[in-house]
Amino acid sequence: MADMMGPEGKSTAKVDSGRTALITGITGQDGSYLADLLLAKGYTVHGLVRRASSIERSRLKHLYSDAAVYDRTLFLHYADLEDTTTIRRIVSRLGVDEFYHLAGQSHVGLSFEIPESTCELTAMCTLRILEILRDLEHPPRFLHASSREIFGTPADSPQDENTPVHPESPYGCAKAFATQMTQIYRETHGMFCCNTISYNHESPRRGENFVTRKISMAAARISLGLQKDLRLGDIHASRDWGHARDFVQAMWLALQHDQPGDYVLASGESHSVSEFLHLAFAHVGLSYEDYLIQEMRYQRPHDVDHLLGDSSKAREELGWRPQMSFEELVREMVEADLQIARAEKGSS
Ligand code: NDP
Ligand code: GDR
Repeated sequence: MADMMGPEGKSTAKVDSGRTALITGITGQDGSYLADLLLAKGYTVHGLVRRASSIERSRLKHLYSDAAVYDRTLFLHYADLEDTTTIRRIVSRLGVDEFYHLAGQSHVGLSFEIPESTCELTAMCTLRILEILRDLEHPPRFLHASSREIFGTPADSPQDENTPVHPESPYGCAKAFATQMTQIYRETHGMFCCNTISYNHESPRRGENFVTRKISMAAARISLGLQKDLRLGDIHASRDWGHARDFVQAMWLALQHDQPGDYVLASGESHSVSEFLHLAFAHVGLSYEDYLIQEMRYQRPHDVDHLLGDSSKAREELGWRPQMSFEELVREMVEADLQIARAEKGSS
């Protein structure tokens, strides 16, 4: 596959006269769905991508293999989050209307092992982006992808925008810093800055080391004889799980509102990891108990047990209506992984 940018990573195309957006983390789960959404709405979309040894950006493949889209309405630019000067240059040159900041180290469990880079990328790099935007004559509307991990283990359930911030992981702490900085730039510098405080959202594009995707892949692969067992940590914790496509819709709605604000995004239902396991394996006619091996290495030094969000504000102010149920989400993920597994089996 050819690289997506010209020499020195410079895109040669011109910016369209319609609305323009820049997405950090465009190669991630949410970034790719957000790119789909904005392109469908007629935006010109710019994405920041970091240099990696492989240029297989699988979540964007459908977009950059489309000649009507790639380098016409979708442009990719090289910049690691730590390349402050490069980001400043790109942002100043493009003059985008909306800036969606989604990039970061997004694995809570791993943040206990790599707290320094987690905080550098998630906390400090967000502050630096806010500083870049503050210097612009016309700063774009800014969205920070915050997380319910900023609440830690709250005393009250469900949680909303007024729940006290009390993170319990390096990831949660870094997100709390970035969330509060976003609020400070809104309140002190009068910038249009929003936080979406999201509960877990999943999809067939979910990273392979998050629990839902580990499960959907295992169910599919075990049912086709491609895998023998599934190794997980604690399966008793509950999460408020939604679909990523629904969540990026709310991110867009937040930037269309007449006032900037913070919004909890949640399905409003909590389900345990074991319920997800049960549904996923039942979908392929199996019982997860026959294949599950629990391993200490997937247990966290600290884990949050039961999560439930109250997204009334997003529903009332933004008119947000998530479309997909928990059962539909599990089914879609297992079906997508069955397709991948069948292709693998067919080619072996
Ligand atoms: P992913 O892990 O799928 O995507 C993370 C993105 O960040 C990828 O595009 C990744 O690039 C990019 N990135 C990571 N490090 C750097 C870096 N140093 N420089 C440039 N880019 C970098 O996460 P999601 O899409 O699931 O989540 C998006 C955001 O929302 C994250 O900030 C996450 O913490 C937050 N969030 C997610 C929730 C969820 O349930 N999904 C819930 C709450 C918050 P690459 O592809 O090269 O690795
Ligand atoms: P979470 O999601 O930590 O809530 O963060 P994850 O899927 O990693 O864990 C959910 C629950 O499953 C348990 N678990 C395992 N988790 C993983 N990853 N791997 C395992 O093998 C495993 N076994 C059991 C975990 O302990 C936990 O209880 C997600 C991320 O998207 C964050 O970026 C986001 O901010 C929060 O959701 C809201």
